[in-house]
Amino acid sequence: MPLAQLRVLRDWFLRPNSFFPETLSMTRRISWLNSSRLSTRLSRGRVPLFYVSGLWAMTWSCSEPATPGPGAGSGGETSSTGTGGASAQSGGADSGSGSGGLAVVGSGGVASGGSSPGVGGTGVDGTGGSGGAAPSNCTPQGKARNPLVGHIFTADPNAVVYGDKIYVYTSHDTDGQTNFDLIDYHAYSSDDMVNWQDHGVIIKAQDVQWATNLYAPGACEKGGKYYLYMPNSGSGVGVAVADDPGGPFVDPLGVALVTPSTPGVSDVDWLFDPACFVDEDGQGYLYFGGGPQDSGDNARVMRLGDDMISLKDTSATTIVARELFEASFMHKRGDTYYFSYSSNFKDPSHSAYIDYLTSDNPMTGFVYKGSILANSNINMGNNNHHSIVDFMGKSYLFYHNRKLEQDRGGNNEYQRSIAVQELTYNADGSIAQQNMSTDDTTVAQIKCLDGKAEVQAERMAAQGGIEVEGNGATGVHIVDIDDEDWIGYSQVDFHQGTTRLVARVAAAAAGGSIEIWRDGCEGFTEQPGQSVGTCQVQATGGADTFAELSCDFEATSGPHDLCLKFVGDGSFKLDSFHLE
Ligand SMILES: [Ca+2]
Ligand SMILES: [Ca+2]
Repeated sequence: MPLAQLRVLRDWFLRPNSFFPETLSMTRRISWLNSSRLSTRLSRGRVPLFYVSGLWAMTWSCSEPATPGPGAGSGGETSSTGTGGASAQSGGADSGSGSGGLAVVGSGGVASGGSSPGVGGTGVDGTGGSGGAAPSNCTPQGKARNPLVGHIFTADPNAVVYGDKIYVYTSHDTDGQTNFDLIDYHAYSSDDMVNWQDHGVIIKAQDVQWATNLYAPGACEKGGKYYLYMPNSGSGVGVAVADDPGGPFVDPLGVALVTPSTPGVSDVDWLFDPACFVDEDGQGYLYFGGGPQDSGDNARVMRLGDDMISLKDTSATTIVARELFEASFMHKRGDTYYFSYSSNFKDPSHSAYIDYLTSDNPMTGFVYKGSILANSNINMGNNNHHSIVDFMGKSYLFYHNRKLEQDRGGNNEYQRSIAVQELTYNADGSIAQQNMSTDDTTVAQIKCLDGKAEVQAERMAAQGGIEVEGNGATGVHIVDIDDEDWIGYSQVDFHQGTTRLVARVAAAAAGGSIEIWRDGCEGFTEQPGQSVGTCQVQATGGADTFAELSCDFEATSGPHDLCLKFVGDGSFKLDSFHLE
């Protein structure tokens, strides 16, 4: 069955109000679809959907959201100037031999996972489909980088599992800021814990009427919609919604959901740091609040309305959490609710530790249990904010430190960077306290990055010198590419003897090249690997007109760290690539 049809079937099953009750979470829909219960039901005779569910993992992993191409307006406009279009045509025609085959791609973009439509013809035979690759038994050896994101400063990671990926929503510390001037949110996703897709800016404070500074966000899914709860500094909490977990998110209300006039919150010092939690019965909860030491009990919880953008409770319920400063978070394990938070700085030996309480009720009856994460010099002993999530049989703790700033030789406390470590439970359900890792790498890679499927160029393990632009609506691209910049991908599966890199680039003029470094490069791996091929960048018809560039490299099989290393003074953007 063609992948496109499988995706249509999958989307039909996952859409709200179709096959499932609206209250069933996406994760449960997927696990249910994969369950033997489904196979049993289907074997009685309706549709052979067990076939679909059996192929589930494959289609899902091959169906990263298609990156829309550049807007038709911008692409056409550039071409109509004449110079851009002309150079694209000559570039394509002249580059059939050697390393720089080029095919101009239409404004609709290339659907990920499918074979290239071969528009333009040169360099692409139209049969090198990436979606139909046979399953590989690739075993990765990689580890997540610390910090997890290195091209911008990120903080307050809220990790949540949607489908077969972890999404991490973060605050953003702008370069060089000397206060918490947080103006937008970013999101990252991964199915292997090491290569993280950058989804760009998912919402900006300037698009939220009631907010000027977006502090730590909280993310939840319900009924196939994705919600992001967001505070305006410490003065209120609102919500944004998206159809895709990678955004972009929009504010559906135009006002905050929780304000100082909300009953039960008037004595909360800081109305911020929302965490949301959707229980197994579909009921959503919103946790928030913080304040300095000796300022009373500041944590609150309220039940959310069924639409997730209203409040069901008429008054907030107080959670008594000793020395709570900020960073409420809720997760459930078995029948136990874990409310965790950052403590304040009253006890110098316990400053900004992540502590937790447990209860058999999500709103009341909490008992203090101890600490999950100590503070450390790698965080300059400063504030922290965390989240806890289970993924592929392991539990993970996300938090932030100041390692990126320190690695760069700085000591600005307003430049934070997110990190992840494995979290372990004791037999009695208590959490083993741990220290912040000072290592450059932390958790193990779960699976290889499939090089034959279209890989978004910004789905990376590390980088040197590049930046990322765009969002889920415009497409996300690598920009600010200079001589000697690089992007590192951990444990890419080259399958059996792949020999060609096909990359989507946009360049107003020819110039610069992309070197393919097998087994890593300086800055990415302890020992640099070797350059096995080079793509010369050709003009594509405009600085935002993406086209496929292909070039040959030394035949390679199995898992390898991969660097794309940029050489020369060319000016271009990179969207995605795959191996053939
Ligand atoms: Ca650069
Ligand atoms: Ca991209």
